[in-house]
Amino acid sequence: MKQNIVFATNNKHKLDEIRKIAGNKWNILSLEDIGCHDDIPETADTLQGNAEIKARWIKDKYGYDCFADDTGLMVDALGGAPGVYSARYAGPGHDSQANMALLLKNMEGVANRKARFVTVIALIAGGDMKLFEGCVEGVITSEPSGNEGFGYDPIFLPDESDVTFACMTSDAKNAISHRGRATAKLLHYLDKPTVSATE
Ligand code: ITT
Repeated sequence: MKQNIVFATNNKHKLDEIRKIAGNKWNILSLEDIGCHDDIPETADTLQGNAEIKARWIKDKYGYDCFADDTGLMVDALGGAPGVYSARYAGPGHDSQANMALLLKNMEGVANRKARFVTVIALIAGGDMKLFEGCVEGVITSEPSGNEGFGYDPIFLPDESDVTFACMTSDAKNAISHRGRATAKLLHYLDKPTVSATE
């Protein structure tokens, strides 16, 4: 029988990706599934801190074992920006078009286009907090390309590919992405017979 675990995200794209990676073994519940419509404040200045805040919020307020994902795009030439502030790079709100436009503007004429996506997943299960990290290296393109994926995917070209994340199927992205790699570590940990996620 499938075990339930809550994914503490309001981002439907993240939920879709992780449900695909998790396959048949885990039933990944959304915040909507548990009746949570909170806008969880992300006040930390690290990915780890924000992932922990989101997971702790759900455990403390709703009682569910859960995991949360905080992701950032780190661009070398911008000193690691937008980084932990990736969701709000162009101002409050989650406007991916505005975020990408600002990033491309700030990268105009910049030769060093190296960047990486980093995901930190915080899991609360069986009373413990565990962290899992995934990273993918790549470059920022000079213009957007592709309609798949979400967020900064149209301007991120992974080193392992000839096309941006937004030109890939979700399976192809998951196979090499920051989230795919962090989630593989999470699932490996959850697969251990001693771990069980409980409400
Ligand atoms: P939750 O906090 O509810 O999980 P969020 O969208 O606010 O959702 P983050 O704070 O982790 O999540 O998002 C950071 C930003 O990075 C946000 O603008 C996303 O669109 C973007 N992002 C996250 N994962 C991405 C991915 O796999 N590809 C492209 N952009 C991504």
